[in-house]
Amino acid sequence: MRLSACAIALVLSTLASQVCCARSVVIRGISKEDEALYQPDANGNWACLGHPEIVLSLSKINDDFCDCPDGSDEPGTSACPKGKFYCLNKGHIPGVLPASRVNDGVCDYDICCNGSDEWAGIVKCENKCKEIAVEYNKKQAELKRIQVAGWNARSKLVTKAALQRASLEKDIRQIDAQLESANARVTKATETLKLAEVNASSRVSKKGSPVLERAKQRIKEYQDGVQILEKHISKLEARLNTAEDILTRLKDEYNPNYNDEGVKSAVKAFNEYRSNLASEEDIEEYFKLLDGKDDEEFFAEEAIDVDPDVVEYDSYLPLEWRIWIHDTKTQLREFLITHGLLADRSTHGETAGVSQAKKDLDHATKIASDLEIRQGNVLQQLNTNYGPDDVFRALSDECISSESGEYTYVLCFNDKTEQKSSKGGITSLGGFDRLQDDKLYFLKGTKCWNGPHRSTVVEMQCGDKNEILTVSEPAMCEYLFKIITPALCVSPEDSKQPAKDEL
Ligand code: MAN
Repeated sequence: MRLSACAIALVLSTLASQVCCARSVVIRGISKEDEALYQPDANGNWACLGHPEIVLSLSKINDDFCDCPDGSDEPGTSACPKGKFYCLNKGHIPGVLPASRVNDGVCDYDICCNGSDEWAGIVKCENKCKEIAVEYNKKQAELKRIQVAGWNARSKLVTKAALQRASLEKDIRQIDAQLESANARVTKATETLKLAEVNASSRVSKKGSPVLERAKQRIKEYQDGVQILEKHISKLEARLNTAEDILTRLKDEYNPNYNDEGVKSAVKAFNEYRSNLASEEDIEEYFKLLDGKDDEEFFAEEAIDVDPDVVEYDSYLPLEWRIWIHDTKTQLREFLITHGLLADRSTHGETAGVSQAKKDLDHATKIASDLEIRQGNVLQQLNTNYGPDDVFRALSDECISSESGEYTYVLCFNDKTEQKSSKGGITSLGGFDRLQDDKLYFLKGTKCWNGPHRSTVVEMQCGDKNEILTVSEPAMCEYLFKIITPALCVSPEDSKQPAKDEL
């Protein structure tokens, strides 16, 4: 350890001061307030500040040899690694320098504007506190101006953000109400469609199938023909009866004693005719059969075999049952269609009522789903973290840019970051992801060649306007924007006051 002439001088001066004025020790490198900590005890000893068990003679202070592990015995030299040198900096703000920089041949004006850190004379450090303080105070005044302007600008942003939030909340109330009635319309349209489908299937039942209708018509024609034949037969029967009466009289009243061959053969033929009458009874039986048959009854019975759909059993059931039956039939039909067991004829032969009900339902469903999408977007907007007082919400439509070499970098708050090449083309550096710890994060930009998707971190500090200060690319395709924005300003009352001009 070197012991400079000046250090020796310091020790001597310390000792001298002990001799002459035991109660007012002046020790290099400590503040006036800390002087009390360096008072000797009754025996002229002193204990390390952080280690009271280590008791030293006062002469060991600033003797350029480190005795205290916390460096408290060497505040004015560079002997202790942990030592701290206090600069009074009269006229400016006091500073505390790491002891290692004491007497290192460098004027540490950033901390010791009075040059007191270089007391050994290795280098001459003039006291520059006056001019440094002027400069510092100028900067502080500018900072203060920025703080005030930034805070005022921020207040405007907060007002704007509150209006935006209120407008979104109004939107969500309206959408909620609209969605409620839209959903009610969907429910109603669904019921209307079901009813229309149920009615349509009932109508099919009443009408029957086209084939059956044609069969009915044809049978009716046959029945009409049979009726005409029946009338004709009746007339012929009447004439036959008359002829039979005549012949019966002839048979009963002719005189067999007259040898009239014509009459004899007529009576013989009539007797033969009478003996053949049994076959006519069959025909009568047939007509009897037809007469007793009811057509509607006949077709109803037939219909059961033709198609269960045409049976009108459901028209006797309560509406809910009819709907249930319809739904069950629909589900079964869908199942059969899905499994290829039934041809899909759902769109064929649809009634106008069903088509209209379907259109109405589609329309109502579209309105409801559009509203749901809008509701989702507005809710997402409302629930996004835009920082204290919602302040960043007000910057949503704000973009700022900065040129750097070949590129112009663009930041659109809450939206995206971009890299525009002067040769043309825009590369996305990310979409807005979040605000976290006073930083904005933009992710999933254009994929980097053979690398990750581009992303951006935006570091912010208070400013009186929105401005990009620097853009860098610390790692390939990972961008760092440093910006100022009023959004990050705090109330001037809450922030530290600049140093007072003590000159
Ligand atoms: C472009 C720019 C650069 C990026 C490279 C990666 O040149 O987007 O910022 O580093 O692509 O290939």
